[in-house]
Amino acid sequence: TDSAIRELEISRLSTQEKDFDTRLEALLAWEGVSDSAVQQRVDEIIAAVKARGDAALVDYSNRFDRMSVSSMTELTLGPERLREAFDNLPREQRDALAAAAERIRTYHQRQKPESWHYTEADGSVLGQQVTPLDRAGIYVPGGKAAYPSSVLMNAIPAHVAGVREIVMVVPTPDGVLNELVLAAAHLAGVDHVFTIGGAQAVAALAYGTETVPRVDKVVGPGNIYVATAKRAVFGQVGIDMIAGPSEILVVSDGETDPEWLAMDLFSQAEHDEDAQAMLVSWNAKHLAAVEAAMARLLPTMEREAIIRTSLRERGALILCDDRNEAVTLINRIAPEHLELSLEDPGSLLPEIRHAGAIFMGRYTAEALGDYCAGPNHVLPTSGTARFSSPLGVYDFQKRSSIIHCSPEGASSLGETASVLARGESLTAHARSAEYRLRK
Ligand code: HSO
Ligand code: ZN
Repeated sequence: TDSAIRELEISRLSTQEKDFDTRLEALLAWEGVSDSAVQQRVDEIIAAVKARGDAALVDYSNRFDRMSVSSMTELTLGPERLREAFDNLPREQRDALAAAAERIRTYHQRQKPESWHYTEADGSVLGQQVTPLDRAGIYVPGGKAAYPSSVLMNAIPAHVAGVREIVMVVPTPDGVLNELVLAAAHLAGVDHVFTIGGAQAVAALAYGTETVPRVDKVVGPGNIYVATAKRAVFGQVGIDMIAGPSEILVVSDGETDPEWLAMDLFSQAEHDEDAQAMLVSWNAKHLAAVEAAMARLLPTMEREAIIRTSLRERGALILCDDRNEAVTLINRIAPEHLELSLEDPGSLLPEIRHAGAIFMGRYTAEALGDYCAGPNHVLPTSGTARFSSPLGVYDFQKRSSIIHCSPEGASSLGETASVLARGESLTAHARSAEYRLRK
């Protein structure tokens, strides 16, 4: 009804308006983490964990997570405990989790890059050897942000990559464990779980303590303290991206059921107040129909308040001229999730240059990708799809260059190297190459 429609607060934009660019930029703007007070607290916590190891972790857990433990043993869960969590799940959840894990594994197995080499005419061999990291650390947030699906998405690529040891940290405020998270860890091949969180957990992973093994890379989402700590330990260890709020951009040709699209937009908006849900169409009547569906469905949503705030602050319904203009908008926004709710999404695909994940056609709800389609749901946010990619097997591997010279190869390369070395006045380089010239 009309009165319900008026209640929906969301930005309504048209590419025809004079101030379209300014309004769009304002909606897209997102400030990353940088808060000097937080920074200082995090630096102190990292210093304490470096200096006092386990004792600092025990203190912080008692203080911040209201635990009452006296040693890291009480904050450690072994593989048996993870298996038990899995075995004790209700049948339906166990099967769904296992089905999702299986599909995610199958997809990521395709990503495994091969080592390669080639042999030159003189017998020299050049190549690249791919090796997994020794240890990866996965941060899993506690409380309302703990997603078992994210445990699968972070740990399975590491496991497929061949990482030898996967360490997971998850805070348990008031000592409450999330059994689904533990069950997911079991399925994904996590080796150790420590029930610690915050900047102290990131520091423990980066520097190691008596109990927590030092890892080579820390991945996974977290609050501002976790993000700031990841920034701070970068260099000591590798990190994944620092994720911003979740986003979806839906492009519709006007033929998809408005209720389906309304719910697709809600599915991102319900993540948090800062999440961004946008719809683009060149069909004005359809935009109005989706808007009406949103207004009608909103009161039925369990997370109505979060969705309303997200739509009011960062949501948008955008009217554009045609398909071409939609493509321009997509590439400019570089969305984390792009839903192409079109009759023939394939025809648009070659023109899309920036998007974290592309959901093709009316049936491909983003939610399916969040849980079980197979591709990763850890994706570049806030326009970073311009230069980065979904989390994958390659994030848990590195490459070594291989050079194996034959005597002939060393001789011909030696001539070139010697000239360049003398040009740089590096005589030891030159002579090292010249020793190997064929007499
Ligand atoms: N859409 C989220 C992932 C997620 N959704 C987890 C549900 N659970 C970020 O891509
Ligand atoms: Zn989601």
